Amino acid sequence: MHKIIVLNGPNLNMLGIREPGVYGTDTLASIESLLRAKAEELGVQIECFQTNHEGEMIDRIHSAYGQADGIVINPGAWTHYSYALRDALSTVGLPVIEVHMSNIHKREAFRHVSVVTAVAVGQIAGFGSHSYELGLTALVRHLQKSQ
Ligand code: CA2
Repeated sequence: MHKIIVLNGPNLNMLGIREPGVYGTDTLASIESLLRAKAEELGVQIECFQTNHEGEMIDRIHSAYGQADGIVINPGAWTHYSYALRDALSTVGLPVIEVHMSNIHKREAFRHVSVVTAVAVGQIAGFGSHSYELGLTALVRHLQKSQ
């Protein structure tokens, strides 16, 4: 059974609590519970992790090496500038799907750039909390195709 790590970066613990106009009313806990149900339906195992600390995220990515088959990540604002995060993802060499709740390409100019996409299989943005389910489904399909 494939094992997938679902990672969330800074401030995403505040989902559903602040700024519902931009990010919706679903909390991170409710998104993770939907993802667990989706994972069961897809026949994969998932583990979810959120942190506001870049070094902790990098440590979690390193520990996925040899332990997991792929990563779904919403890197939050790190998306736009963290070469350290990008290097960590690239170093472990696992397939990565980058997800965003908002459509970063129609927001402020600084959000149009992702330093992560180049080391990802692909990016999903703009579907609210459904972006995560799309990301998980895309990763599972990718893993099944490359078996
Ligand atoms: O659209 C996304 O999923 C983002 O990754 C969310 C990040 C943002 O910096 C990216 O540009 C796009 C921000 C996450 C902040 O989450 C909050 C949630 C509730 C209230 C305030 C912030």
